Parts: sequence; structure tokens; C-alpha cells
Amino acid sequence: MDVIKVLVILLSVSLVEILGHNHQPKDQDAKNNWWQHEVFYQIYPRSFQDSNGDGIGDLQGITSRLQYFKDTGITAVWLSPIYESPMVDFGYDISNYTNIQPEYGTLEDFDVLIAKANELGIKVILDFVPNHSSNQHPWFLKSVAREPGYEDFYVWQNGSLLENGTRVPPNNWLSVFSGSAWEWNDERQQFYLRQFTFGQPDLNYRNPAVIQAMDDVMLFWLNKGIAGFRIDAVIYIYEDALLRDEPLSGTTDDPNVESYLNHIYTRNQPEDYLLLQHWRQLLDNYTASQGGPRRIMMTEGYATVAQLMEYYEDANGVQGPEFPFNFDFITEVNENSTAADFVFYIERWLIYMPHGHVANWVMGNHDNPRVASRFGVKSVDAMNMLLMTLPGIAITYNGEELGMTDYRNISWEDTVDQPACEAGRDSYQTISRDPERTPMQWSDELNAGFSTSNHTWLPVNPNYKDLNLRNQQQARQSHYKVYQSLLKLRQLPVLKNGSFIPDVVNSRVFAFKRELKGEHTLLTLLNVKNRTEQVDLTDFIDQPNRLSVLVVGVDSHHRVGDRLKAESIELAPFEGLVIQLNKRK
Ligand SMILES: *[C@@H]1O[C@H](CO)[C@@H](O)[C@H](O)[C@H]1NC(C)=O
Ligand SMILES: *[C@@H]1O[C@H](CO)[C@@H](O)[C@H](O)[C@H]1NC(C)=O
Ligand SMILES: *[C@@H]1O[C@H](CO)[C@@H](O)[C@H](O)[C@H]1NC(C)=O
Ligand SMILES: *[C@@H]1O[C@H](CO)[C@@H](O)[C@H](O)[C@H]1NC(C)=O
Ligand SMILES: *[C@@H]1O[C@H](CO)[C@@H](O)[C@H](O)[C@H]1NC(C)=O
Ligand SMILES: *[C@@H]1O[C@H](CO)[C@@H](O)[C@H](O)[C@H]1NC(C)=O
Ligand SMILES: *[C@@H]1O[C@H](CO)[C@@H](O)[C@H](O)[C@H]1NC(C)=O
Ligand SMILES: *[C@@H]1O[C@H](CO)[C@@H](O)[C@H](O)[C@H]1NC(C)=O
Ligand SMILES: *[C@@H]1O[C@H](CO)[C@@H](O)[C@H](O)[C@H]1NC(C)=O
Ligand SMILES: CC(=O)N[C@H]1CO[C@H](CO)[C@@H](O)[C@@H]1O
Repeated sequence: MDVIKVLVILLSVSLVEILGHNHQPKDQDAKNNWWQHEVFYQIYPRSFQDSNGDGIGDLQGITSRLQYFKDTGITAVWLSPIYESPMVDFGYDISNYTNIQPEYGTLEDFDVLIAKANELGIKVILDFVPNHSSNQHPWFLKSVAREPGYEDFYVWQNGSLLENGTRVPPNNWLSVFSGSAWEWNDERQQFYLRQFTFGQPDLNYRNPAVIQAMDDVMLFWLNKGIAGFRIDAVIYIYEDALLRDEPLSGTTDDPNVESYLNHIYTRNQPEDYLLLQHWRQLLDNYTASQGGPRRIMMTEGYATVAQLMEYYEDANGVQGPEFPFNFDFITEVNENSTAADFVFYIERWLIYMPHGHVANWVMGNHDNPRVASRFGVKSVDAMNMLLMTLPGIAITYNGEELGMTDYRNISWEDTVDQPACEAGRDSYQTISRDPERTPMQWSDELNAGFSTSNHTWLPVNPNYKDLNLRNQQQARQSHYKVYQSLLKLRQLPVLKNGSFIPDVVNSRVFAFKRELKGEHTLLTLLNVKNRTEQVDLTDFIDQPNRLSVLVVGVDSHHRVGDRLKAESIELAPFEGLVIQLNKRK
């Protein structure tokens, strides 16, 4: 059956369940706007499910868990890289853009994954890593050998030779990891640009043949039936054509660290936006010619809010990706933030966002500590309530629906994250990204049900004995059940399309309303501090109104269905509530 039809049926069924009557979305809308209120669930394939007992997650493992997404209410997933790679940076260093990493399976496994996902109405987004290839990629090897057609696939420069015989790079650009961004190649007798490790040479996007090659890669995967791309590290794609030195930042005296320079010639160059606009055209053309749901593009880049907004569309209104990831819940707020800080950063995105676009909220990913470790384990449910009741798109990193925690206590011997290894035995622990990448905790069986191997690529967090999906499915209340009920709630028109009205109640508590004509208003209420609060919302809520509780966290004294009085609502430390306002007739 047609994916869209399945989606429509699923949607209508849930709406009937929630509302007691039928809101049939128009088929056309469902097609074009399917992504606008979607929950995108990030799968870290290496840690999700191992099917062959080698201790490493794989594609067949993901396929075997697709039903889990359907049961949870997730209809779109994005996969961190699965391409062939020497795995120096766990797949962010690609040696063949059109093949699957053998540890993860084969192209046939991928076809099966897509077919099964389609059957279940789940869309698949792939990670696309254009900033560089691996130095093992045949393109690079050919470029080193100056094979015709490949000479300029990468950014090659002579640099200069000092009188005493020392070679110096063409300019002062620095690698994100450490030291010069230029690596000398003996065979070709030139420097190549690499903004990450020496094994990750930057592709030269000023060469039309490179653009064509990457377009072909995109079409290869689109033809396999994916719904779009998540594009990695977009701010690094282009560098200044004149190779000008970057000015000193003045914030550090260490000439080897990235922050020594102000990166005005290597980040967020105007051409980055043009390339994304080109890819957007490619995707739109593809959708137009092939039919089916809109193929979309979401981009990763840590940048200022003004720079990010230009990815949505530029000053001339030319469209870029459907949305650039909003990392504010990771980069701007933390365990010490006040209620006003939260509201400020939510509003900032909404205010800066150009008209006609859709907001998005990233609560976690494979590069940052988990929610339970950033905000505290008590905040897990409240943060999911926040994520799921804001306007627009929600992005969940695998395991966050269970409230998984970082496993910081990974030994030096077991550490595999490249930057952590480079940092050395004494300081790896604070910067390592391994703690948030440990295997998914499915059950209390061996290796949390992730693998039957004696050795998993990263250790399983020992807390899996209690903290696992099966326990949470069986418990009367659990983080998972809260998450599931929030996903169901998202089918309500008021959450899809309602206005957003926030209120800072005091420095510890904030609230926001979602309102839509003809629908019950929803209210989300969050206590972000460690003390019990008694709040009075009479100024914020139109009277008279009856308040009934829709979603509560696992530790709450409130229950779903409870009636509350606007003049006095008690919130436990870090508690969140989702409340429905029922107008008195
Ligand atoms: C990349 O993988 C594809 C399989 O899709 C294979 O046909 C091709 O030969 C590989 N390319 C290189 C350069 O190894
Ligand atoms: C780079 O060096 C080579 C060999 O010394 C020389 O032939 C070439 O002209 C140089 N290229 C530039 C752009 O200076
Ligand atoms: C050559 O000169 C440069 C610049 O003065 C200096 O940094 C470098 O150490 C010298 N190299 C040798 C081998 O003397
Ligand atoms: C998209 O289609 C338009 C119209 O056919 C064409 O001019 C343009 O080159 C195409 N762009 C891409 C990137 O495929
Ligand atoms: C929060 O504040 C405490 C106490 O000042 C401090 O130790 C901690 O590092 C802060 N956390 C963050 C993420 O800034
Ligand atoms: C950390 O790991 C070491 C070695 O495996 C173990 O002895 C210790 O108990 C662990 N500590 C915590 C807090 O888990
Ligand atoms: C796992 O460990 C057990 C006990 O140490 C051993 O008998 C078994 O052969 C090991 N299995 C594998 C696949 O290495
Ligand atoms: C509500 O949905 C309609 C139809 O999809 C759309 O045109 C409108 O812009 C949406 N309103 C809001 C506030 O998002
Ligand atoms: C919150 O307060 C309680 C009681 O004072 C204390 O035990 C707990 O550690 C605190 N939690 C956080 C996350 O600060
Ligand atoms: C933003 C970013 O870091 N993007 C990727 C570019 O390449 C490096 C090195 O592989 C990766 O670590 C990044 O994830």
C-alpha cells in the first residue's frame, strides 16, 4: 500500500482515539507538509541493535526494530552515517559514498530496511557528509596521483619554501582538532586542506566535477527510496577562494587551538548557502519528477542565530534546507538556566525565523551529553514535554525516550572516540563522546539486549539492569510511556498548528499555551529548579476555565485526568505538566 495512505490511516486512527471524531487531513497536505510537525528520531547505527553478534550495531538490527518505532508513534528516523569508512571518526570519514560499511551490512540489507520501513509508514533520512572524504577514498588517491579529471577534486596548494628549506603552508588556517589545517603530501609535493584530521581531506566544491559527483551520490540514495538528507557540518564546506589569513581572535595565546583565530574565511562562507540552495533544487526536482512525499533536507551547523536563519532562506528569499538544526537546548540552556532563559531562547528562534518556515528543536545528539546528564535525571519527562509541545519539529536522539544517561566511567582502554584518544589518558574523560554513544538499552538481558557478543564496541551502561525499554513498557508509569503519550498528543491540531504564547511565571517556572480556534487550548508548565512551587496562573489563563491534566511525569503527585485550579498549582522539583483548558459553556 502507498506510504501516504498508510500514514493517513494511522493519523486518522489516532485522532479518532484522542478526539472522538474524525479530522481527515487532505492527501496533498499530508504529502507536502509531512515533515512540518514530524518527530525525527536519530539512530546511531553502531549502538542501536547488533544482529550478527559482533558487538556492533547494523542495518539488519535496525530493520528488526522498525516495529518499535511504529509502536512508539515515530514515523521518521535519521541514520548517522552507514557508508563505507575506515572509521577513524566512526563513519564521518567516508571512503565510498555509495556503499555500506561492511560491519553494518550490504546495499541489499539497506533495500530491505527501506522496504520494511515503507510498509510500516516510516520515512528514512540519511546523513550526508560533504565536508570531506576519507584519504582512502579513490578520488583522493587519484587526486594525489594527478589522474586526469581528479587533479582538482581536493584543495591543493604549494605553500612556500623558506631559504633554510622549511616548507610552510599557504596560510594560517587551523584544524578544528589542532594545528595547521594544511597537510603536506610527499607524493604530490603539495599541501592539501583538511579541517579535521589528516585522514579527512576537504573536497574542492569550486570544481564543478565535484558538485556533479555529489549530486550523483544524492540521486543514488534517493533512488533507493529515502525521504531526504541530514547534511553534516555545512558551515565548513567552502573556504575563502583567496586563501586569506584569518585574524587572531585574541581569546587565547595558544597558536595550535582552533579558537586562536576568528574563522571569517573558513566558516559560513556565502558559497555554502548557494550549494545548499542547489541541493534543495535537486530535491525539489526529484519530488516533482518522481512524485511521492517531499524529499527534504535538514542541516547541521553550530553558528549564530542570524547565520542559521539564512539557511532557511537568503535575503532574496531563495530557499535552502527545510530547516537548519536548532541546537539552543544543547548550547544555550543547561541545568543552571532560569525559566526566563528557556523562554528567551525559544522566543529568539521564533522571532528570528523568516515567515513561512517551521521551527525545530533538537534535544540531544551523538556529539553532546544526554538530557538526563545535562539537566539531571529528574528533568527527563519535563524536557520531553517541552520538546513535544513546542510548535514545529522535534528531534530525539535514540535512548532519550527512556531517559538513558551518559556512561562517563568508560576506561581509557575502552575509549574509542577520536578526539578523546587524542586528548590523552589524563583528560579524555571530560571531552569524550563515547558516554552518550553506549548501546541502546532494550532489556535486562546480556548487553541490554543490544548484542549477544562477549564484547561490545563500547561498554553497555551498567544501569541497564533497571533502565531499559522492557522494564519501562511493563511499568505502570515510565519515561517511555510519557514519551509515547506525548507523541500521541502531537496528533492534535492545536499542537500541529496552534499559536504559541509563553509566560515566565517566576525565575523557576514557565508556561506556554498553544491555542487554535475551535480546539481546546493546551498548556505546558515546567519547573526547572529543585524546589517545590505553588503557582498562580489566573493572569495567564482566560477565566473561567477548567483545567485537566493530560500528561504527568513519572514522579508526579498529579494524575492524568485530575482537575486543577488555576490559582494554585503545585509543581514538584523539575516537574512538568501538560494541561488542557476546557472552556465552560
Ligand atoms: C563503491 O561502492 C559501489 C557499490 O555501490 C561499487 O560499485 C563501487 O565500485 C565502489 N567504488 C569504489 C571506487 O570502490
Ligand atoms: C607549484 O609548484 C610546482 C613545482 O614546483 C610548480 O610547477 C607550480 O607552478 C607551482 N604552482 C603554483 C600555483 O605556484
Ligand atoms: C627555518 O626558518 C623558520 C622561520 O624562521 C623556522 O621557524 C624554522 O625552525 C627553520 N627551520 C630549520 C630547519 O632551521
Ligand atoms: C531543477 O530543474 C530545473 C528546471 O527543470 C533546472 O533548470 C535545474 O537545473 C534543476 N536543478 C537541479 C539541481 O537539478
Ligand atoms: C551549574 O552551576 C554549578 C554551581 O555553580 C557549577 O558547578 C556547574 O558547572 C554549572 N553547570 C553548567 C552546565 O554550567
Ligand atoms: C568505574 O569503573 C571502575 C573500573 O571498572 C569500577 O571499579 C568503578 O566502580 C566504576 N565506578 C562507577 C561510579 O561506576
Ligand atoms: C564468550 O565467553 C564465554 C565464557 O567466557 C566463552 O565460553 C565463549 O566462547 C565466548 N564466546 C565468544 C563468541 O567469544
Ligand atoms: C495551519 O495549517 C494551515 C494548513 O496547513 C496553514 O496554511 C497555516 O499556515 C497553519 N497555521 C499555523 C499557525 O501554522
Ligand atoms: C535537589 O534537592 C535535594 C534535597 O535537597 C537533593 O537531595 C538533590 O541532590 C537535589 N538535586 C539536584 C539535582 O540538585
Ligand atoms: C560539524 C562537524 O563536526 N561535522 C563533521 C565533519 O567532520 C568531522 C570529522 O569527521 C566530524 O567529526 C564532524 O561530525
